[in-house]
Amino acid sequence: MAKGQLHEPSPAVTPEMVHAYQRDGHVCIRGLIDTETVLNYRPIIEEISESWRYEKRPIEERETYGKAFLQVHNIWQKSMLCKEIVFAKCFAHAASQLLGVESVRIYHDQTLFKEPGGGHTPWHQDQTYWPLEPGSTVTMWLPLSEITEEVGSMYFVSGSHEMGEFGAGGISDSSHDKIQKWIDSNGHIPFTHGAMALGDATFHSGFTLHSAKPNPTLETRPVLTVIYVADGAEILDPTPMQEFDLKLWLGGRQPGETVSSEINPQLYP
Ligand SMILES: O=C(O)CCC(=O)C(=O)O
Repeated sequence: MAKGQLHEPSPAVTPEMVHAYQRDGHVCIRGLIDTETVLNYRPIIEEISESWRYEKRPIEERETYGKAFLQVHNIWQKSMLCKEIVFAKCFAHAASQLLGVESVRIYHDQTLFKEPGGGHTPWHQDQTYWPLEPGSTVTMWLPLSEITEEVGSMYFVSGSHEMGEFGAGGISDSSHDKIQKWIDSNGHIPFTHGAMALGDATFHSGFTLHSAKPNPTLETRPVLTVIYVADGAEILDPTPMQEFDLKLWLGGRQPGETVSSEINPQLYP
């Protein structure tokens, strides 16, 4: 795909995928963009992630969440090239189709780099942190290198997006244990889309239960995520855990208002 096509809807998004996402709360869109495009942007994303990294402790000294990945937020505000890929219409179009809405905004982006020897990503729900209407968010998870079977992509509990808040708390050993016990006692079998090629992306809904395995390899697993919110979604009264996000990612908008600040621009159409 030439660079210009990053800003056009991708033919890879089909009605079957939209149906699968709405039924399961997750989907993998293979070939959303081409390999070359990912490779073009990878160096700048890696550079920004490294230069803005705030976690300096050696991995052995970190708690479970800190071992799961290095995280840098809103790279679109840190580099024009990063803004170009994060704001790509091809991704935002996919998000709008999956959410079943005409228009989406960005909530925020983040890079999630699971280091060599990085630990598992504990079971959690993203929307525990977000004071936003249920069903109004979708996260794109775009690997910046091939995901082999050995590293693996995320695990999801299909259908869990319909449950709303699980009540497991923030991402931690405790959320992992509570959700894992619930999965075992209810006979759920977590689903993974497995290995992923460059240009493939998964999308999951705000309340979908998800986790990821450790990285046993000598290579970092670099991922870019972009969180989209339906245009017109209302900001809810925050729980204590959501106060931080209300202050940071909504540009001063308040509960009862819609997501509409200048740091949440409309990305599609
Ligand atoms: O990349 C990971 O290991 C976890 C990603 C995740 O939890 C998310 O994108 O919501």
